[in-house]
Amino acid sequence: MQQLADQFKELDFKSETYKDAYSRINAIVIEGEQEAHENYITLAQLLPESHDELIRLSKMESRHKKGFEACGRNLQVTPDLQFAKEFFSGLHQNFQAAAAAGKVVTCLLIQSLIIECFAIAAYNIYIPVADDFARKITEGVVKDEYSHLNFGEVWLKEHFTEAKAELELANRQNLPIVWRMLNQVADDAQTMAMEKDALVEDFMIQYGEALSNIGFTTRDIMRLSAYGLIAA
Ligand code: PL3
Ligand code: FE2
Ligand code: FE2
Repeated sequence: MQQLADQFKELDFKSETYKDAYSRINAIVIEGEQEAHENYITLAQLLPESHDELIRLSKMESRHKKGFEACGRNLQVTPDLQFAKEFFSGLHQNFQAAAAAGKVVTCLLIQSLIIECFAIAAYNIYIPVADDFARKITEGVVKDEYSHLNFGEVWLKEHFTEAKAELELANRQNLPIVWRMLNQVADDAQTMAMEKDALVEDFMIQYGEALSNIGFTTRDIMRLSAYGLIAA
């Protein structure tokens, strides 16, 4: 804790070290918001009964993207968008394949559970160590992300019986990708005073709670979480 406090005091948002890390993390967040925007448009096509609501969510995602672009400009950082595209390619490909096959349950697991929980964990850990400008933006964004997570939870809870087997498979295919992504950002996150352990913990809490709200038992959740660690 003291170590964290010391590190926080020393954070220099204008240093080359901070800005270098920010060029990748900021790009990841911009790309993540862009992916989310596109994914909700695709989901709107797959779920005509929720079309208007999903289009509303997709518009919120483009606003988030604009907000984070402003955060980068504010620190005079150029986001490394090429890096970010590669960072998201695993989840991107799996979402595209699921959408093409009409697998709406898998699409919802990837976007509304995994990506939203990843975003919520990252933003929660970032807020206390962000610069003032980015903190205000991120505080507004994270509130929206909880409502996006809620959309997925409610839909999947209503269709739990039919969705259960597909959710288990999609979890097994996509959770290992999240761990790889986390490992890839760990060093840059550390430079920005965000601890990898804290990110993992917050992600698992959000994701576990979501699975519980949908209808999985504690025993199921343990098993689903462990799958993520092994099968790649
Ligand atoms: C969903 O609405 C948006 C998806 C964004 C995904 C963000 C993942 C971020 C992981 C990087 C960890 C450090 C975050 C720093 C926050 C600015
Ligand atoms: Fe978002
Ligand atoms: Fe979102």
